[in-house]
Amino acid sequence: MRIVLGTCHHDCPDSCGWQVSVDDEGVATQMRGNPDHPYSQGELCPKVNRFLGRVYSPERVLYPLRRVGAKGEGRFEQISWREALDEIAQRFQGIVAEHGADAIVPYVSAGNQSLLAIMFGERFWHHLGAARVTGNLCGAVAAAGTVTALGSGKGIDPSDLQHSKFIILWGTNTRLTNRHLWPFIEQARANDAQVVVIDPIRTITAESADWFIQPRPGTDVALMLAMMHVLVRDALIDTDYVQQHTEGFDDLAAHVADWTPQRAADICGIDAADIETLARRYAAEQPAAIRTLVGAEHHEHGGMFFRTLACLPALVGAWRHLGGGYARSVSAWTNDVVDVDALTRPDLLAGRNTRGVAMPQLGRALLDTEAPLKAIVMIGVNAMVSVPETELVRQGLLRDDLFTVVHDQFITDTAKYADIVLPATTQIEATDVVTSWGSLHVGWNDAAIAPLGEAVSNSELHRRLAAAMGFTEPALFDDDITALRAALPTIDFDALRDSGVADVPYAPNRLPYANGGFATPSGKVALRSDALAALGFPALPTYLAPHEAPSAEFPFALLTPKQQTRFLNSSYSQLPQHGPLETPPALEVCAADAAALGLAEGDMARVHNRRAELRLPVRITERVRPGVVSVPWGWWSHQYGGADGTVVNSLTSDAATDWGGGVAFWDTTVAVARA
Ligand SMILES: Nc1nc2c(c(=O)[nH]1)N[C@H]1C(S)=C(S)[C@@H](COP(=O)(O)OP(=O)(O)OC[C@H]3O[C@@H](n4cnc5c(=O)[nH]c(N)nc54)[C@H](O)[C@@H]3O)O[C@H]1N2
Ligand SMILES: Nc1nc2c(c(=O)[nH]1)N[C@H]1C(S)=C(S)[C@@H](COP(=O)(O)OP(=O)(O)OC[C@H]3O[C@@H](n4cnc5c(=O)[nH]c(N)nc54)[C@H](O)[C@@H]3O)O[C@H]1N2
Ligand code: SF4
Ligand SMILES: [Mo]
Repeated sequence: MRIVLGTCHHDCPDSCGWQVSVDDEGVATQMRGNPDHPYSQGELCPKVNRFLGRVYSPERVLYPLRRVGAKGEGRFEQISWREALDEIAQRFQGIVAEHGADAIVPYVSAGNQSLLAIMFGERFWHHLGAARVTGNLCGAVAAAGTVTALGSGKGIDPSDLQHSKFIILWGTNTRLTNRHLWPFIEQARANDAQVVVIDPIRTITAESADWFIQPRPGTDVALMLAMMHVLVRDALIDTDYVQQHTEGFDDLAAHVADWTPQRAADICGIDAADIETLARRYAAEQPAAIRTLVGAEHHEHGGMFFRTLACLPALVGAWRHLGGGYARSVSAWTNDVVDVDALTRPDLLAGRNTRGVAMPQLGRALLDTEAPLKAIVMIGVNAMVSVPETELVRQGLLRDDLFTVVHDQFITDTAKYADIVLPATTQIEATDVVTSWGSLHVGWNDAAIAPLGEAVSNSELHRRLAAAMGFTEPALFDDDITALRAALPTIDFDALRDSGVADVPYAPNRLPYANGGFATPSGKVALRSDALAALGFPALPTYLAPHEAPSAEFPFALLTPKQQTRFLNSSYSQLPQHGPLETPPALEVCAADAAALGLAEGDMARVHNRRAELRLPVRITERVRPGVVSVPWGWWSHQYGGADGTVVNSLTSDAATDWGGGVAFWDTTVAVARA
């Protein structure tokens, strides 16, 4: 019996440390949280507590497969790696000769967010000269908005919320999506801190808050501007801090003069008195922290949300105090210890300027007839569940002349459309390093067991592709340890391997901006951003309504968030210890709207817009307000009971965000009727 240390690979901020017990036959018999991990402290979660059920699932893909049925049917025959690689190389070489290498696109998401899993493969794609994906389904907008105000993504260490007195969880569902932060928040509450949740849905986090504010979706910027109005009007500004460490304050003050609480209240659908109270308490109850993560970026004006939010702490001088400021992803700190170029080797592009494919608009890219993509390789992504306007994605994947390769652990809704499916290892079958976006740590992950069947890790996949293509560039064949050492030049690699975790350096005294020093060109918070104005955006924080807003034809705003404690994105609904133990998907609607629609609990509703329709049972709930309906995301097509390939994202908008290259999933409108 051996105990092997590892780190969770999921696209989750917590990056928990784990211990795998392996018996003498090399079988993993138990997996539990590593009690010595400084952040997760021995706890995993309801998803990963059952991870061995995933590893040893009879549904695992363990051998290369070739499609025998029609695309989407999901019928495959087993083939050898040799046959699979020969076929891929032959198809790629034909495409390169006829259409150029950038008719091939690698479509890689964070199904495994470990360093090698997500980045080593770029060496191969760079060398090939393939198309490159731009933008992202997740995080890019929140990062870009934050950078506009602060000059970098660096905020405070979220674990310092333990020292806060006033905590605003703004558009983040901490107890579900970031559960290991919750104990730090509870610690603050034990010292009389108050927790406010601002969310259009009464989430499980909202249920646990001291105060819950429920604006209409996409209206938060109006609320922020009205808070600024109250701060200026009532002289609650930290004038010293503002004078020294911000630029554009006078312009901002003039700009918010007509943003009265009543004006914002009408837009947000909340009480003006609540806005007054929120602003006053935010100024008075220091240290005050704003915690946000990703969710609120999924709006057309998502960049503006994060840019405006990141301006607030400077106005009240919250950055001065331990436990005060703005806490989002810690990736910008972690990036200081990762040499991304050493890992991805952009020099292998040799100066070529390859075609970009916008990640969120995959369907449109696949259906583009001007310069058609001829092959797509999907790695760590279940696009048929996760990408908006899914029917367009499906139409694209049905194209006869598109060669599709999927590398995954299961026959997902996406893999059903593949010409070749290749078997992927799980995290306990491969060695890697995981950087965290939720805590200031880097986690080691040792392969605990040998790969099952003929599964290979993402890095091994790309070494095999390189060999099959006849490439000889040595960097394409680096072994995992060599590549990891190069990627982490300042980390004591052997200590990391021994202890399973390394610290990421943080700010002196744990106060990143007590004395200013922002990463903008002026070193100050850009309350007014001339750089943004030069790109055609408003120089000052500005409330804008989305193009797709509730109308007479489609009167409801549809939210489709993560909701199940046993799911991580699209990854678990099909497994017996996960999907069947959750409440099946339903349409959540408030009692007043249900009555007006003549719908009772359990009735079947038809939810539709110009993109698609779903039929779902009605659940009457106080979680949503009038005019807003919600359907949980993460289930697969057959679980929504829709037509083949229809999921909740078949309804969602693929409109681009203002900046950051994200997508407005949550500016979707629908009509609801009795089915
Ligand atoms: N409506 C709606 N849509 C959304 C969202 C939402 O909230 N609502 N959230 C968005 C967000 S934030 C995100 S991040 C995306 C996530 O969407 P996806 O990236 O599709 O989600 P995951 O389920 O994390 O991972 C995808 C796949 O990676 C596979 N995988 C795991 N480990 C490995 C590995 O080591 N190698 C390989 N090759 N595959 C592996 C899993 O089996 C899984 O099928 O969805 C987005 N879509
Ligand atoms: N259990 C579990 N944990 C997860 C995941 C999972 O699938 N399951 N996924 C992981 C991933 S990939 C990510 S990106 C993170 C995301 O972590 P979070 O950002 O915390 O989560 P989301 O649910 O995407 O969005 C948070 C909240 O934003 C709200 N929201 C939507 N529109 C608005 C708005 O206009 N204003 C405001 N104020 N709020 C709004 C939604 O109602 C939702 O409750 O979670 C990670 N952790
Ligand atoms: S999914 Fe998140 S909470 Fe669960 S074990 Fe992995 S990192 Fe921890
Ligand atoms: Mo995400």
